[in-house]
Amino acid sequence: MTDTQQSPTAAGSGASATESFLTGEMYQAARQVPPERVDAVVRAVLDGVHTAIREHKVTYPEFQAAKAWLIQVGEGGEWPLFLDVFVEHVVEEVQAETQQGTKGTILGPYYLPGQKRLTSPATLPMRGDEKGTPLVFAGQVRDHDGNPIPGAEIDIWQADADGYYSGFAPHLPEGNLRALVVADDEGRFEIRTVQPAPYQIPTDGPTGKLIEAAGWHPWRPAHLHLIVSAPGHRAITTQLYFRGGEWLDSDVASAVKPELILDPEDQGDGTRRVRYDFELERDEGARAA
Ligand code: MBD
Ligand code: FE
Repeated sequence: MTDTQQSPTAAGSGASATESFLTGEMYQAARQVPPERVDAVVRAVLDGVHTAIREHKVTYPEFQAAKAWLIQVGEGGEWPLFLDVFVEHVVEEVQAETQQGTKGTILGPYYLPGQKRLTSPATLPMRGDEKGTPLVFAGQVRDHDGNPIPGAEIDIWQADADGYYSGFAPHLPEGNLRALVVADDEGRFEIRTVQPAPYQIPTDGPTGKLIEAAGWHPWRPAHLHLIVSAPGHRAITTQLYFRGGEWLDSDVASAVKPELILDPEDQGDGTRRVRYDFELERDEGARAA
């Protein structure tokens, strides 16, 4: 965290994340959930809550504390943050049961569609004095048979070297370290950026307060977010991490997979370079999005 810039508040980034979720296509495109699914799933969730209360002999003061906390999560706009940190990984795990190719992982609360479209080789939009170790991230998008996929798109977003995301931290320029990079005719891409820092859940909001009250830690390991897509193929939402980075073994969002850890090499000039290839599955109408 820098001391010369204003730090984003939990309420500020929470409000932005809530607004972005409610207006985003992921939610708008969600179909009506049939009553039998609502019945089965909500009943199971409530059963789980009832069981926890019985097993732990939850008291009235504890129940009222939980109620106050739930109200605060909504007021602070932290439902996207809380749910993506503590719940989304299991939804992704279930989806992954029917997904081949490159491993996916959670989307998280900080995706913003409609970023600047750049052609590979590309440099992510960044400030003139953007801090952090320069990183070149290159690779190829191929199908299951190893055929290059021309014109694949890499939607990429990341935190900066202080762990903040543009669009959610008011001191950062809009679109900073975000872009949609179009790969070449052979599905190859090369993206210049800087290494992100680990992400810390804001300690001044309800999610941070819960983490503190439970004695957990609020950290995610440093990561790049990606949605890799191509016509006729199933898009993959994933994240890439860095070998040797802190919090890889204890990600608060439980979203690290061993296949998703990069090992960039020093180029001798202060730049690090890494290659990572993506394998997309043919779209068999498996996903409506
Ligand atoms: C993040 O940067 C993130 O990727 C997730 C999943 C949750 C909180 C912050
Ligand atoms: Fe993230």
